[in-house]
Amino acid sequence: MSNASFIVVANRLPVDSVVDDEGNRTWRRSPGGLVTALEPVLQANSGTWIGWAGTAGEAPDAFESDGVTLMPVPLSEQEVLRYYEGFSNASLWPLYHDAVEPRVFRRSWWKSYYEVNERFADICAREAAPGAVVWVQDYQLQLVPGMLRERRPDLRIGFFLHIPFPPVELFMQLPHRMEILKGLLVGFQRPLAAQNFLALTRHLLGYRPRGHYVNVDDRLVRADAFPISIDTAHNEEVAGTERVRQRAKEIRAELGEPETIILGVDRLDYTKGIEQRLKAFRELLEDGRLQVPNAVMVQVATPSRERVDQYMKLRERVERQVGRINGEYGQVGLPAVHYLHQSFDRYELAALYQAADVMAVTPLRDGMNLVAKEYVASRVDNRGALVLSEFAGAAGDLRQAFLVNPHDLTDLKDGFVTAANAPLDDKMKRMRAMRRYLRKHDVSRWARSFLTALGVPERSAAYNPGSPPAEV
Ligand code: GDG
Repeated sequence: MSNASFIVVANRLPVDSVVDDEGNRTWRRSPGGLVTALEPVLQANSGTWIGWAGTAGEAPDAFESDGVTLMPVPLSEQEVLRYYEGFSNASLWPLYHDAVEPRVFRRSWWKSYYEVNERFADICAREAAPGAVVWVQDYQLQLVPGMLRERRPDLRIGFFLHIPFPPVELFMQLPHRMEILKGLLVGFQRPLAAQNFLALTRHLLGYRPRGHYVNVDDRLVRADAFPISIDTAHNEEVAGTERVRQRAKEIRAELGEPETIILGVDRLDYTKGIEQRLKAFRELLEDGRLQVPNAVMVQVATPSRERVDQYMKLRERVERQVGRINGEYGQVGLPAVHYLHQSFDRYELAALYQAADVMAVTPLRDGMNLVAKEYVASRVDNRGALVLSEFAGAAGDLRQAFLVNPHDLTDLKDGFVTAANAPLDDKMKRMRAMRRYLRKHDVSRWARSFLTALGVPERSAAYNPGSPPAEV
């Protein structure tokens, strides 16, 4: 047994392994709120992060990075296919997102999911100090909390699900549903997810939840909402730099100084509603309610899960649709849709946010959606308008956005037009209110509230294990 008193367990490490042509490995810190939120806590406790390094094959040895121990977990090529691309991303992901795409089940995927979860649990059980706090992240590792409790009942275990938790009827489709439910004891993005979970513990396991709590054997388990957020101050800082301001102007000029730039920034994922958004834009051009070159759309679709069948098909459909819109409504040198299947750095993203008059965040279903929050935080000028899906967790926080139902094309189209034509003072009022909210509700507040609920007392900037009132 080792002496790690604070451990984060996540599918991925907070760094990406980069191997050059000569086979030398270097590490690149991956951007993202989770790393920003957890890094100070991990540093203060000399914490450990257990996760996959992103490439198949043997795992490199554990190493230190900025006072945090990073412990890579190996995954074979077959496990990447079955545990990660299969059960995680072709079974669980669609099912948990309201089955907006059909879910696929294969028995060999489940076996691999189980084995990989066991590996994570074994490593964690070996590394954890007596009474350590372990925070497990997301849908890829739902069996880890239960497996860990069997191996190490002394640990204080928290679990956070970053994506939605489905209603009872959908969860019931899942093979091995009992095993998954029993392992999970939990924090969610939204209250409805926590309610779905508690309803299932009653329905499938015969428990009697009361409020946010449920008694399991002799343990009191809490299931509650902890909406995740962003590093607001950092986003504001980047947005306020001269570099970003200049680049935003340049982008507007490169697009031909249109009146209305509609922007989408998403992983290329079917839950994000990109096809519906493009369809709405095409119909608005067809109806003459928007016209090129006064209105253009920029869609950043970051490459994602490129080997999963549904994602390959989605890419084909989206690219065909973009081609069609540009063919019908573009002009020489003036496409209607600027489609970018690429990743950009933080500065370029911030500049795009600042250049956009209308930000389209219209997922069919989304746990939270950090892009919506980043857009708001980046609008240090209080301009711009956010069109936000009611089906994104973020809609519960960003209440002054122009809310739309992306399943209803008419509503989606009206939302874009209303946001584009809203008076400046109305837009500024909304933006100010949302920015105020995000300054207060940032990612460190999210981490703090989860860890406090887990019974980790806050001492100055650091958290140290105390005695637990409940599991989360
Ligand atoms: C899951 C849940 C939940 C995107 N393109 C680029 C880039 N990004 C960054 C964004 C944002 C992040 O990726 C995407 O986060 P989202 O929250 O929007 O979506 P998911 O990836 O689906 O995340 C979601 C989240 O977990 C956290 O709990 O909110 O609901 O599905 O930060 O800015 N970053 C860079 N270049 C890009 O091209 N650097």
